[in-house]
Amino acid sequence: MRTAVTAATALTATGLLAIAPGATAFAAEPANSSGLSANVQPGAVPEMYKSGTGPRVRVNQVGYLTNGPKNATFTTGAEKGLPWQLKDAKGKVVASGTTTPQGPDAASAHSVHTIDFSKYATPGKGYKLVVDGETSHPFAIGDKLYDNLRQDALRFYYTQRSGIAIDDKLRPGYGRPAGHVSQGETGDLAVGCVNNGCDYKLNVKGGWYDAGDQGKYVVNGGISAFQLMNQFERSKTAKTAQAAKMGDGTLAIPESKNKVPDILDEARWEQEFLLSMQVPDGKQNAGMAHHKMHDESWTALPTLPHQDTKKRVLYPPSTAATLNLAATGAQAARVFTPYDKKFAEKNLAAAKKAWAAAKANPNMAASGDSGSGGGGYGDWSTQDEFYWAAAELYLTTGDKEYADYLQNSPLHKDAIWSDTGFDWGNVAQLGRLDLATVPSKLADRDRVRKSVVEGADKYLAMVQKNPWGMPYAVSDRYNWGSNAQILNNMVVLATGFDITGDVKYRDAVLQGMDYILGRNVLNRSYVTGFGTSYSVNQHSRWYAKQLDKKLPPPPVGTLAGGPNSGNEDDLAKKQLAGCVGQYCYLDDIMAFASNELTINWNAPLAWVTAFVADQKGASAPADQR
Ligand code: 9MR
Repeated sequence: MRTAVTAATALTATGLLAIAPGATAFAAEPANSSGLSANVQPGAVPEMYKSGTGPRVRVNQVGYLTNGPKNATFTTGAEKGLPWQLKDAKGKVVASGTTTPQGPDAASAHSVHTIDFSKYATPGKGYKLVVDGETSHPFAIGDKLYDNLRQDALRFYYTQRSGIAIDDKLRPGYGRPAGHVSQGETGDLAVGCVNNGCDYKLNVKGGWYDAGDQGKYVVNGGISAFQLMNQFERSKTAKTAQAAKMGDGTLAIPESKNKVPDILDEARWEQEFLLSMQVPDGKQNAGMAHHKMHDESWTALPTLPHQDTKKRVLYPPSTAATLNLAATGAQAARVFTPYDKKFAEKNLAAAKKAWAAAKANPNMAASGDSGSGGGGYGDWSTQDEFYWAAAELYLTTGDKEYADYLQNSPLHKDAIWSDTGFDWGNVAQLGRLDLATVPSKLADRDRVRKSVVEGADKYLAMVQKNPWGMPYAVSDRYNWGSNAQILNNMVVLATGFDITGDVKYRDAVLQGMDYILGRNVLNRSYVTGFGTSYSVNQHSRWYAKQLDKKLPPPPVGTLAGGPNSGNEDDLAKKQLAGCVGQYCYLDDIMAFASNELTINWNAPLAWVTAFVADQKGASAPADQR
C-alpha cells in the first residue's frame, strides 16, 4: 500500500507542486488516485527552471497530422477544467473546449491538464493554443510535416562518419578532413590491443563515430546499423511504407546514384566496420568480435576527428559484440542480396563464423572497463544477444539449428516488453520484432506476431495514462538516453499497427512524437532545427559551436539524449541536483549525460519519423479513432 502525505503538498497557480522542505509528497509504494508511483522530492524543480520554461501550454512544435490525434498538456493548479481556444495564424478562434484535469504528475512535479483538439482537421501553419492567458508555441496541421525530418534524421549519419573526408558540397558548413586515417598509432588502419593483449593489428578504418566522442563500439554500432537496415526492410512488409523515400539519391551522400538505396549505403558504412572488428583466422579467439576501439584517454572539447592525437586501441573480444556481428551480418546478407551478392555472402559467412565462436565462448563478458578514453558499454548477460542473432540467422537461412535455438530460448516466449524499452544492452526485442515481420516458415510465427501486438497494447496503455501522451512508465526516474527508449517503445507500437492495421497503435505513435517535439515540461523540441525552442548544444567534439563560434552546431535532425535522472556529468550535478524526471536535462555541450547525440538514438528517431511520414494525413474511419 502507498499513502499520500497530504500535508506536505500544495498547488501553486502554475501547477508546480509546492513541497514543504524535508517532506515527501507521496510516500513510496502504493499508487494514489492519480496513479503516481514514485516520490516527488523537495527541490524537484531545479532552481534554473523555477522562473519557467516557456508557455505553460505545451504542444508539438512541429505539428499534427491533419486527421491524427492532437493533444497538448497544460500545467496549472486549477482543480477544474479551464476553457481553451485554438487560434489560427490570423488570431481567429477556430476551435474551443475545456481542459481535462489529470492531477499531480510525478514526472514533472506539476499538476497538469490535457487538451484534446483532435476534431479540428484543417491544414495550416501558425496555429496557437490559448489557455488561461497562456499562448503556446506555434504549430502546423498538415500531411507533410515530417518529410524533411525523415531525411534529416538519416543524413545525420554521414557527418558521423570516420575515415572519410566530409564533403562540404554535400553538407554545406560541415566539410572536414578525414579522421583517424593515419598509418601511425593515432589512426585506425593498424590498431593493436590495449595492454598489448594480442599479437596482431586490425584495420578498423571507417564506421561511424559513436556520439560526441570518437570511439567505435560494436554493441552500439550493431543496434544502430540494424535499425537503419530494419527501416529499409520494413518497406518490404508494411502496407503504409513508402520505399522510394529512402531510395537511391535521397540522402545526399557520396554513394548517392549508385543504384543502391541510400539508407543501405549508409548502413553499409557501419557494417563494413563491424566486419573489420572480427578476430582473424588463426588467431586466438578467431571469429569473435572485439568489443570496441577508442582513444587510450579522453580528448578535450572541441577536438575534430583529424586533430585527435591519442593512441587508438582495441578492447578484448566479447560474446555480446560477436553476436551483434552475427545478427547484423545475417540481416545484411538478406537486405544486400539484390544489390551486391558478394557483400551479402561475405556478411553471411562472417555471421555464421561469429555465431559459432559465440557458442564456443558464451561467457566472454565485456567488463565495461573504459580505460578512461571511451564509453564502457559493459554487457554481462548475453542471452538476449544470442536470441537476436539466432533470429536473424534463421530469417536469412531458414536453418534448423537456429530454429531450434529460438524454440529453446526462454526469451522466445517471455514477456520482453519492459517499461523502459530496448536499447544497445537489451536486444531480444529486435529479434522478436523481426520474427514477427520478416516472412519465414517459423512454426509459431502467428504466436510471435500476437506477442508483439501484446507489447503494443502495453505501450498503448502507457500512452493513454500518461498526461504527456508518450510510452514511458518510469515515473520520475528517467534513464540515460530516455528519448531513444521512448522512441523504441514507439517502434513496438508502430509494428503493432503494421501487423494489425488498427489505427489506435498508429495514433499512439503520433502522440509519442508530440513529446519528443515539445509536449514536455521543458517546452522543448529535442530535435535540432525542428520546432521553435529546440536543442542545439548537444555534446560533441566537432559540432562544438557553443565552445568555438567557427565550428558548426549539430546538424538539423539531431536528437538529444533527453532527461536523465542520473545527473552523471558535473554540470548536471551542479545545476540539476535533486531534479525530477523531465527536468533532468540541460541544453549545454558539457551536459553529456542528458544532451549527447549518438548513432543509436538517431536510429529510432529516423525509423519512427519515417513511419509517421508514411501515414501522410493519418486518415482513418472516425469510428476507429
Ligand atoms: O548510451 C549509454 C548509456 O546507456 C550508458 O548508461 C552510459 C554510461 O555508461 O553510456 C552511454 O553511452 C555513451 C558511451 O558510453 C560513450 N559514447 C557516448 C554514449 C552516449 O552518451
